[in-house]
Amino acid sequence: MSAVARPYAALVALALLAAAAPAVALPSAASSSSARSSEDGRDGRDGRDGRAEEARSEDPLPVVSPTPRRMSRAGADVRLAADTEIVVGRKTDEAARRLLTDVLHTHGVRDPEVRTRPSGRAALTVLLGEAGREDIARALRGTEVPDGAEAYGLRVRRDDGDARRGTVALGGTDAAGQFYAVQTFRQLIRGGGGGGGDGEHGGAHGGEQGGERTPRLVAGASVSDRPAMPLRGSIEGFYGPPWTAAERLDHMDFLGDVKSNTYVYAPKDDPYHREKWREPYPEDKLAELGQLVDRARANHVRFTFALSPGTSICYSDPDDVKALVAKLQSVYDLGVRAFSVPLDDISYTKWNCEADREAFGEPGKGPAAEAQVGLLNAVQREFVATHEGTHPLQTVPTEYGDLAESAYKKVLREKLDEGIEIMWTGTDVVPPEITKAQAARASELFGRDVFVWDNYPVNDFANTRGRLLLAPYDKRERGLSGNVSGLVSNPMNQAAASKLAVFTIADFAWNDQGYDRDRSGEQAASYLAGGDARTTEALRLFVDLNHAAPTFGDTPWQPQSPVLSGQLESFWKRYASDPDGALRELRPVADDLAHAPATLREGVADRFFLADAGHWLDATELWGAALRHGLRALTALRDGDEAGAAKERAAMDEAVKAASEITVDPEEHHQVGPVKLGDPFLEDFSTKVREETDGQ
Ligand code: LTM
Repeated sequence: MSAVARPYAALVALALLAAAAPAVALPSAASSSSARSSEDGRDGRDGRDGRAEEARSEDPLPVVSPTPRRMSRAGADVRLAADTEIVVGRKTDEAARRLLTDVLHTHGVRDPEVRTRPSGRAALTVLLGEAGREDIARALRGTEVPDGAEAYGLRVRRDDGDARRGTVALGGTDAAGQFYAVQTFRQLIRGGGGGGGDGEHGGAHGGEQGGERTPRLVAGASVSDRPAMPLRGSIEGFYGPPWTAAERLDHMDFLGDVKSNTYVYAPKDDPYHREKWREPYPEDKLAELGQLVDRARANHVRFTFALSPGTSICYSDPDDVKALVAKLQSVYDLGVRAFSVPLDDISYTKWNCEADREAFGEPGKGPAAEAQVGLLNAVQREFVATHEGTHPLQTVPTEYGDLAESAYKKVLREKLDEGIEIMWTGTDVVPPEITKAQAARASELFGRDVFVWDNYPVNDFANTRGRLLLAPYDKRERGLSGNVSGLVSNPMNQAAASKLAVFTIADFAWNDQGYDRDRSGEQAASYLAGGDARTTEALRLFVDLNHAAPTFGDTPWQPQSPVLSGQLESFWKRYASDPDGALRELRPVADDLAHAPATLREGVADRFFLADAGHWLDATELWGAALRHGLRALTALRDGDEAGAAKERAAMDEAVKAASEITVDPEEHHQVGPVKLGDPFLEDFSTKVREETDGQ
């Protein structure tokens, strides 16, 4: 896959969601003459009646994710014409330009001309570059470009009210801002569905539907946007099988799509990251890392290389410091410009060498912190500060998941170079919530705004055995961005299955004030479903079955199967007084469950996702069958058909047994065990059916 070859069927998804505009709708030039001119529907460029295809100025805009700060309708939609041209300048970002070309190409603009001045002939002109460029500033006309890094302004308008001609201004405050402007632009394109479908085969005029063309349109939006958190993304920081090279490349594209700018490479079970940290990467692994760094750059993702020496380092040994710096240098040479030295999950009640006892005293919190600060400050001083273009060093302290003052934190607070970023997981390793007050306290304790390492949706700890964690992000307080320097998700062993949750985390990190978990979950499903409503619905059901999110405590911080559990509860309540009605109501639920896996296998283009979810899809199918047989058994009982009831009950038992025998793949999952989903509700249902049939 090329650097910008994305699952475009999925990208089109968000543009097709016709939910209410999520962002704050500002008063705008929505009622301009250009907007009104579209309403009579006579301005279609092919001369046909375009009534159905022209959006009115009050029509809802497509949902854009992450939720922009401000988005409003600026006028009527414009045609995405085959003769679209791109106008660039000296400071146009190359990655943004490539992405734009790719997006246009996907929508049938085969070879958009790239020029430094508009030709005056093109039907659609897309201006891409820095927000201050004269033509862009002019075309943004009243659309504010927020101050700060990674911000952008976007405006779509018809030229002189003519439906056949339009201008799109995409202006960023920096290169990343330009890239994000294009990411928003791609979500504003809609139409082109039908026979020819979206994607590469439809052409700029889209598909044919019963002979009707459905031209692609760019929604007439004005967007002013910037991220809430400076650092956003993921940390591959779990135990268990690391992601494959192909999964990581795919993940970089995904991070770009969701406007995340950070990926920290820290897989605990890459031996060269932790156990064999002193040893250089073999050539082939280095080459893989090099490819990943390039792909990250193409997506404006800061590839951050982490090296975890804590299990064996001798802090006072200059050779160990040299070995660490040499390893960092080896990836700097690949183009890496961000580094982390995590010191989590190590002991401070023992030293790794006698020399450290002599240098720092008996092991303990204070001495451990002194030793670590010495190492980190040396890396900062001798490596980061001396290497051109390098971002601030990051670390994960040994005390990363609490809010207790300690001798350890005091030393870090007072002596750690103030430029070094400190990660923090919350009030526990997997906390039930993260509030502003907690983050503010953590920032006080560490003497700087903390960088949140959120252990969600990671599934490497015992409570997650057999689980995929698919629920949308929740219980992180709006306004958290005011107290932290960033937020990264520690995802699951399954990279692509993690997209559902990470999508929502990216949404929160970009705009925590505007975050809505249900809307975000819906958009995540739609993204993966390529905008297909049926597939999105099947995904929603699958997410519900895999909704449980355990903590390190006893209570899950996300409840299991909130929808299904409610449906089953009402079923049994109603069954007591109105069994026929109850059975009628639950049958379609069972049918949907049984059919969902096939719908997903057919509708989800992301092959990585289907591979990740394979065992859980098999289990879903079997549980769906069990539910159907159970309902049939109850129906037979109602009909006085005891033999039929016994037969259906046996079929249910068989399906339940088969579902319970599916285990996770040890090659893919750290916590090996039977696949779990919809628990305990599905199991409880079958138990009750047994009781009913036994009672006869
Ligand atoms: O959370 C941190 C900082 N470290 C480890 C992670 O590597 C691991 O994935 C999570 C979840 O088990 N717990 C940790 O302690």
